[in-house]
Amino acid sequence: MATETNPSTTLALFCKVVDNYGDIGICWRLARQLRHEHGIAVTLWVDDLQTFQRICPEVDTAAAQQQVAGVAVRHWASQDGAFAPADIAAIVIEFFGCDIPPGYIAAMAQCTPRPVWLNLEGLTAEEWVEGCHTLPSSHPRLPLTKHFFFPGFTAKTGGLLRESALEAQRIAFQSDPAAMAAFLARFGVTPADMAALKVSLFCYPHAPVAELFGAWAQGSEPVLCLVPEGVAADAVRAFLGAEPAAGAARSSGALTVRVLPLVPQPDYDKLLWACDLNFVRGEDSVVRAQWAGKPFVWHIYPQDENLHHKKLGAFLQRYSEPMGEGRRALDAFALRWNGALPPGADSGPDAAADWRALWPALQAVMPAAASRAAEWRQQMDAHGDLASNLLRFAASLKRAK
Ligand code: TRH
Repeated sequence: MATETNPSTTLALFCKVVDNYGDIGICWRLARQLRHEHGIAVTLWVDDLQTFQRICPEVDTAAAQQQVAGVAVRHWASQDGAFAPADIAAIVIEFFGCDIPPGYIAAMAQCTPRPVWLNLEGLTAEEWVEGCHTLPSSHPRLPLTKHFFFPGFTAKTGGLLRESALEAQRIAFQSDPAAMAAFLARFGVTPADMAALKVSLFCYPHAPVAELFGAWAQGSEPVLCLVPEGVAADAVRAFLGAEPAAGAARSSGALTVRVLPLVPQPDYDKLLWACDLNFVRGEDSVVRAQWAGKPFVWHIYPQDENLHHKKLGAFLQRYSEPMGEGRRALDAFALRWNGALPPGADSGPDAAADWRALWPALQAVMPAAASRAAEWRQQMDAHGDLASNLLRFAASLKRAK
């Protein structure tokens, strides 16, 4: 693994935090990996240091410039500012079409050779991505070409973010029950709790959490639900009968809910590895759940006109189709979790009753879901990792200049 910075390779990554943690979560993960595994001098430009600090406590929210884990972090406070060619990185990445400062783009056009300019796009399993991955787009006025780079689930996309040591770390952690128990004990999990089905819960506020809590509480198997502070706050508050602050817990029937603090990214992986079933959301935690190789349920980021239902359908088509009969229960659960109906199904008049049926159906296919999760992880692994794929593509563009 490279640890020294190679000053001849510089990279600037621009991240606008639109909402939530996913944008900075993905960019921070990518920045660290480029620095630590590829020795690249990375500058991460980010507009929202507060959100960044929630998942990376070392971040100083008052600093215009700082070094964090070997990455130069710059507060991207405005679109103004003049830049010289010497300020421009050899590889410039804008995350998700964020508009990088016009002064920076103007200086890019003055560089010789001109930098490689990539737009790192959002994650979707839809087929059109393969046709758009690596497409060029010429700047309307300046002699610059930007290329689109799409993460994805097939060999014809950029793949998924995965650190090279991740798999070894996961195996070491999961083969050490004492380490797992000690990790969970930090959040108040007791030895008695450990016998329950351990579930992590990360979702958007509109997920039907209250209904699922009801099904879990009345279910046949003890469930321990670990939920980060601020997630599903209304349903968690109602279940606890108290403010859902980190450390709060309550049991009712077969269900125990424990509220966790929001943990740094490496600990979030450990949480996924330690649980038997993970509810994840957005674009980054869903990928981490896939590397965890455990059954998971995805709460997809909502979009206008229910576009996200199409994206979820495209993912389920790839993911659960090989599960045969087990697919029905997994898909029905995932679709209903996202407010969509499985094909041919009617919404029952009583949502709570629906969840009391959906949950045992999912429970019954958990062994099949677990083996599918392990198989999928290997399938995704075969596509390489996004950071290496991106650098390979950048090198090919450099050679072509
Ligand atoms: O926060 P998100 O909802 O982010 C979303 C998506 O990325 C979506 O596609 C994007 O368009 C939207 O924001 C604006 O969910 P996501 O992507 O899972 O990101 C959460 C990040 O927070 C991820 O990097 C994991 C991290 N995390 C921690 O580090 N600690 C924690 O305790 C938790 C719960 C999450």
